Amino acid sequence: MTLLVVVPDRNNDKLMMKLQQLLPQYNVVLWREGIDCSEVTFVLAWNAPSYLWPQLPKLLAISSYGAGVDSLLKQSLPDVPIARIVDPQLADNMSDYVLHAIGYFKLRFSQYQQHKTAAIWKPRRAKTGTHVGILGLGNLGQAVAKKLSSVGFSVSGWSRSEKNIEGVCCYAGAETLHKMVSDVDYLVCLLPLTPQTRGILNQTLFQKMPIGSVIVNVARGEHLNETDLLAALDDGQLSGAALDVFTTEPLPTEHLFWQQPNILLTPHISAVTNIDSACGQIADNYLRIKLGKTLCNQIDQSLGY
Ligand code: NDP
Ligand code: OXD
Repeated sequence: MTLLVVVPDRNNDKLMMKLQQLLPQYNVVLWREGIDCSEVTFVLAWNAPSYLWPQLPKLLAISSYGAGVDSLLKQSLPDVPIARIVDPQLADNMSDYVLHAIGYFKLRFSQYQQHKTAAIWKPRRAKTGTHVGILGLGNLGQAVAKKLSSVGFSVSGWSRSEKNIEGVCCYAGAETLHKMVSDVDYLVCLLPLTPQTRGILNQTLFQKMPIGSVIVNVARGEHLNETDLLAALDDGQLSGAALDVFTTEPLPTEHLFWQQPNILLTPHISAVTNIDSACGQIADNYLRIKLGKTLCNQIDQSLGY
């Protein structure tokens, strides 16, 4: 019953130590090229190589080492259940990020950053708009909605199924999307990446939003049509964008986004998996599978999230 950790290209010392502490009598192994995988029953994966999956004859379950599962589901996986990380700490971090990203544009810090390079002293009042739309009302979207609403923003949200969330004006289903975005000042994307949501932040959507609104993409780079964003910033349809995720990561040095003054750009850090809280969930799921129970936070593979 081996738990195989496949989180390449980073230092996994703390992760391995923590998992081994939580599962002292079990075999927790760090993946490397050429390792024997014949006894592996559970894989913890983030950016695992696709050639790994056919080498696991005894695999019973997979856990993503993040909240998203899109990169896993792109691969040809064995037919086993998949879990993901659902963590209040992650949701807190995401809420803080979104609040500050909105504040950056609301308080015009974006303009003052540009003024600073030319020593321009030009005080202006903060923007007055306080309506935030959130695409995706799941674990993270709901936490962000609550945080924003608690500090006085007026919040609308959009999901696949109907929701009733106190203080949030809820919309559901594809046919309500354009109505939901029609009077937002800020639009936050917290959707999972699926065939239905890929490219959802595009010119058609931007044109339905008020002139001068701002987008915040903290979900996946492929939600955004990058060319459409540059055009919308250029012609003033949008006045800014906060982007934490990109189609290609790391963002290539020659990418036009680096030079855009009205793009706030961060390197996929809005909600980084917390080793301590994540390991508890992973160890728990490993034991659940060992006992023949269902996984906690199991995704619905037919929906893609
Ligand atoms: P959840 O699965 O909890 O929530 C997803 C939400 O999106 C649900 O409300 C769901 O609707 C809605 N949704 C899915 N498909 C559609 C659709 N076609 N139309 C309308 N609504 C839809 O995910 P999380 O909140 O935990 O995470 C969201 C995403 O955030 C992750 O998938 C990941 O990509 C990204 N992320 C980014 C991080 C970062 O550091 N930048 C960190 C962590 C996550 P319903 O409720 O009806 O099912
Ligand atoms: C995640 C992420 O999905 O970090 O957890 O993007």
